[in-house]
Amino acid sequence: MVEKLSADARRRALASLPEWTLVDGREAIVRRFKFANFNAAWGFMSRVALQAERMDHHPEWFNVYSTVEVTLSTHDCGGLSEKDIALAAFIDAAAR
Ligand code: H2B
Repeated sequence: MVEKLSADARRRALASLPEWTLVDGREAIVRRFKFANFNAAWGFMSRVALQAERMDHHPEWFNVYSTVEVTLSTHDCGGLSEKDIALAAFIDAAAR
């Protein structure tokens, strides 16, 4: 079972992910990505999808042409866990 991060661990983790913001009214983080075109956005989504399967941890996301909005939260614990932090770090690298 995945555990929720403590308030302190969450604060420290989010400090390492400056591009992500907390979602209003929900324990989740969100980041919006803008790519050159749909091909680049879909390539990014493919890399993230493969990693999500490896981690058994999946994003909530919304794609319109070259933008992708990614929301991360751990449904199994109803909040943010280490898995969200690890996937967010992977996603940041996959977008570069
Ligand atoms: N992804 C996310 N974001 N949160 C979860 O709690 C979660 C998941 N749980 N992917 C996994 C799958 C779980 O439902 C399966 C059965 O392992």
